[in-house]
Amino acid sequence: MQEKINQLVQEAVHALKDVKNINELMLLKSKYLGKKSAFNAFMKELKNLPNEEKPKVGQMINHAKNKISQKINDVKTMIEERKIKDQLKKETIDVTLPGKRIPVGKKHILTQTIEEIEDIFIGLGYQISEGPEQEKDRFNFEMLNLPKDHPARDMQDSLYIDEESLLRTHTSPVQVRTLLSNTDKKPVKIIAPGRVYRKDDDDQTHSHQFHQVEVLVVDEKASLSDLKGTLLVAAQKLFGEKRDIRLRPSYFPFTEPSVEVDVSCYVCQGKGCSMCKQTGWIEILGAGMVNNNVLEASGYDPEKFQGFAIGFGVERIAMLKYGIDDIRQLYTNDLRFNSQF
Ligand code: 2NL
Repeated sequence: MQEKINQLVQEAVHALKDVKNINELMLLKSKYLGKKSAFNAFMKELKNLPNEEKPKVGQMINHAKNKISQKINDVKTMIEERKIKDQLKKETIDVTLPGKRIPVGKKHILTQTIEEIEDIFIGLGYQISEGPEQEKDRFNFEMLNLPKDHPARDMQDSLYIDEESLLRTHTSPVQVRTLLSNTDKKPVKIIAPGRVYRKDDDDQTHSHQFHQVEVLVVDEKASLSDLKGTLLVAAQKLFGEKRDIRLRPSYFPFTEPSVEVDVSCYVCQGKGCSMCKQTGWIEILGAGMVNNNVLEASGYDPEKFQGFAIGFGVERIAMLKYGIDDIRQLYTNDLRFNSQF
């Protein structure tokens, strides 16, 4: 019996050497120490032994079982340690590897330009107003001193939705709505940025949809010299501190008098070059004193109030500032173009 037990212990120790994982280990544990194991069979045979041998053989069996149990625990610890080591090795971070570049998005150049213009006017104490892109003929034209037979109201020039509604052709209706909703007839100092639509064929310099920022001040004493000062500050912030401006007479139905505004050429400092067609000046926007008919239509007494308005084309400003030669590049969303700004 003693020989059998020793043999079994040796067999178990040998088998344990080849164990690769916890599963195999548990199978061996059950084989040598479980209910159906050879040791259990020995225990059952104890009762058939002579009394004086029982304690000795019992002790031997227990000793052998403890030895195997101890070995199993050792192997278990080893397997677990190996597993953790392997895992640590697998999960090691090589800090010397080059990082993965995560592409970072940015605002479109038109958005950047709109926000730059907004910031300039916020700095001058203006508030930002917004309104719908689908407008009533009344707000888009009638209230702005554009009578029924005005050519701009022709289907050829505007995108009508039905008899009364169209896609706004400028952001002026936002200003009209602000003046109308201001029931106390308090002074107004706002800018209206947004998308506008014209029935144009798209080419290098035209687009059927583009962006405008309009500026409106209505107050008791807002004057043409206030307009000139505002224009000079805006032009210098946009095109550089050294710029000068020039006003030329012009015509808009909603302003009287009306002016076209030029900025001194930022390429040749006004000396004359291909950028400014040898004139030293570049046309940037239109402006004027709010027409009395517009003030009256929105409930402001022209005897008491006056004001000025400015209209920018955002695309034109961005194209001038960044040397973009085709307006369509602003809409095609080619990353090679967009990511330059
Ligand atoms: C241009 C010229 C302009 C206005 C827009 C305006 C708005 C109201 C009253 C009076 Cl509510 N005027 N807007 C005035 C003058 C010029 O835009 O060339 N824009 C691209």
